[in-house]
Amino acid sequence: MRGEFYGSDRVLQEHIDVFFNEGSSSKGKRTRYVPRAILMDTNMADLAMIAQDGGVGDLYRPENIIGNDESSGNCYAKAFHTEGPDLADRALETVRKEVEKCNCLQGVQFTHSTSGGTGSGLTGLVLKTLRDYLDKSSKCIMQTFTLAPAPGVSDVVLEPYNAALCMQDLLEYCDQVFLFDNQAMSEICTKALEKDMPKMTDLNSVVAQCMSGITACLRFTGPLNSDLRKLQTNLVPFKNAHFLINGLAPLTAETSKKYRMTGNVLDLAQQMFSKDNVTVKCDPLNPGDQFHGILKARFLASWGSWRGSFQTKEVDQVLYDIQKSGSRYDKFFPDWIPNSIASNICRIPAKHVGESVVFTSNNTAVHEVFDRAIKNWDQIYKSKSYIHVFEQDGISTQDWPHS
Ligand SMILES: Nc1nc2c(ncn2[C@@H]2O[C@H](COP(=O)(O)OP(=O)(O)O)[C@@H](O)[C@H]2O)c(=O)[nH]1
Ligand SMILES: [Mg+2]
Repeated sequence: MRGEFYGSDRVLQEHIDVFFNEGSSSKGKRTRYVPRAILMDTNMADLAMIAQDGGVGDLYRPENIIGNDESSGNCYAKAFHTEGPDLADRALETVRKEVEKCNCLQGVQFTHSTSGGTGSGLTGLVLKTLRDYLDKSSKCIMQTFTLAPAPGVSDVVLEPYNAALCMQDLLEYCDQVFLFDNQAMSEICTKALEKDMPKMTDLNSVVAQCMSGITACLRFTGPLNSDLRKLQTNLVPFKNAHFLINGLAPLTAETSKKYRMTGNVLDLAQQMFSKDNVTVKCDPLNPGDQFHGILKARFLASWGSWRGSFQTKEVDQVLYDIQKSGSRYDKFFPDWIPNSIASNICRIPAKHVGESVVFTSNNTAVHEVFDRAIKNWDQIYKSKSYIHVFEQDGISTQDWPHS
């Protein structure tokens, strides 16, 4: 965790500069690699906790840790309008420096939540700031890994407002939004991985597994390659329809590993389509119900990121069989986008998980996430409660109906 590379496999080190800058390498010591990452918060104490962490603290460049002590008070408006601008300027300057060190900028990735004030407001502002700066010079892809509100109880009262305002920013300034929620990820940890009380770190590992799958092809060479722009072309058939869901496979508890053949393409494919393996609460195989006005779910476009020694032919055949007429999945693929599943294969299996797949899809079932957000908004907005908190920080009453 000190940013040093251990190992003898050249392949692992070949593209290390995709996510790391090379640091100093004093005589007799290993080269240090510094993550090309910026950590931001309106609560410096939280950032200090990371910086002082015995494990990862030493990894990050201190200049790339940007924060103040004002706190967003759980309010989007405070983070976006009051505390954010100064931080966003500092972030822009840091991003500029990092971008200048890249020889082929593909994109910028964000990880954030939408429930609190900082994750929603500060992310919205930084997205907007970067969009203004980057648009002029490049085809940079803005990718976010977004924690959406989970169904059921929430630990933030203002969540309905924060989430709705942030979703507006994600719609306007982003190219790809990968959705997650803590309930879906907790269920993955308890049901599939048999962890009794999943901790935040367990949930974050699920997010990390998705991020790792999606970027594997940038980091390692493989027989079927991809990059963020290919992902963009394939996954977003309509402008603005860029809210994506992820299915992970395999999700197998230690106790049942021995009953499962590793690296079986069909078995992995069956799992990655299952709603139990999706990292946000929605049903990608919802058959619909005309009587209750529930729409049938459809895969508009999808992408499988395979990791392991899979044969291209075998993967293609399984995906073809899934979409062909007569298959039980056929009805979830619209006829007007034929062959809508693209794939990439990376030879290096995922660390800890092994031969695996991350299945990203642009599925219409994602509307369930927005329906929940709208319902929660309507409920709290009806009484106009807490609106003054947002008005204090520059969101006027006229903006509300629009949001
Ligand atoms: N999965 C996951 N969720 C988190 C983590 N930290 C916070 N959350 C959730 O994110 C939401 C907002 O968190 P909070 O820190 O209050 O918001 P902030 O104002 O954006 O800093 C809450 O619903 C938390 O449960 C984390 O490390 N992992
Ligand atoms: Mg926080």
